[in-house]
Amino acid sequence: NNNKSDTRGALIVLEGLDRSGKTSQSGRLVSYLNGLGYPVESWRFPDRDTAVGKMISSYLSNQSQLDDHTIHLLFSANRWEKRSLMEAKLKSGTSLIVDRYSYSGVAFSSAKGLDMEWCKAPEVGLLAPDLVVYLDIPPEKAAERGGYGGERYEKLEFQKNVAQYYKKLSDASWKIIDACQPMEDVEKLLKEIVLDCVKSCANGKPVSQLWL
Ligand code: 2DT
Repeated sequence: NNNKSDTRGALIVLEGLDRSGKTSQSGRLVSYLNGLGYPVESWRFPDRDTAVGKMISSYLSNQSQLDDHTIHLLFSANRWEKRSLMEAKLKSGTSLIVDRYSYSGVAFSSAKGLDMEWCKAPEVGLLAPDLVVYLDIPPEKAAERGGYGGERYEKLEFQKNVAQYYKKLSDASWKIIDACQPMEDVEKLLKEIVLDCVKSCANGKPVSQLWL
């Protein structure tokens, strides 16, 4: 179906532990797709620019303390406040490369001991990604990469726990890329997978909702 009115952007999510390369790779993907003439934007969660995002940012940098459930719901609210803009972008034909999404939300909070189903509940009804790519790196390897910053979750023991919850969340639709490979190799694989996805969405694949 090549009807122009069916053309929409793709919602592509990059997930992975801290230092797995998500941020560098999302920048490269955006330049690549732009170069091919596809409208595309780079997004990330948490979006620290909103009012909710500022509370999250203060929590992550240890400037404030919040109950685990409270911060979980703030992360979710931060996605809800961007939902309508996200939908509008996709409908207008702009693809979004999103650095972290609901999977980070569930994996990080579950790793603290919250019930996984409870963690998923507030995500229900958010837009479902057309593609989830997981940049797979052993926590020990990630920790060796130039060290973590000083934020709350950037500790090896905690990251090991998070990795286990990512595994529980993943399903057959996820594309898993070995993120220990040289950056250029990861980039090449990502470009292929992402371009396929952008093309298939432009052909009129409907947008669906979480939780799948
Ligand atoms: P970065 O900004 O460096 O990616 O770190 N997180 C993120 C959660 O706990 N829940 C969420 O819903 C999201 C999106 C992962 C942000 C930190 O916040 C964690 C690392």
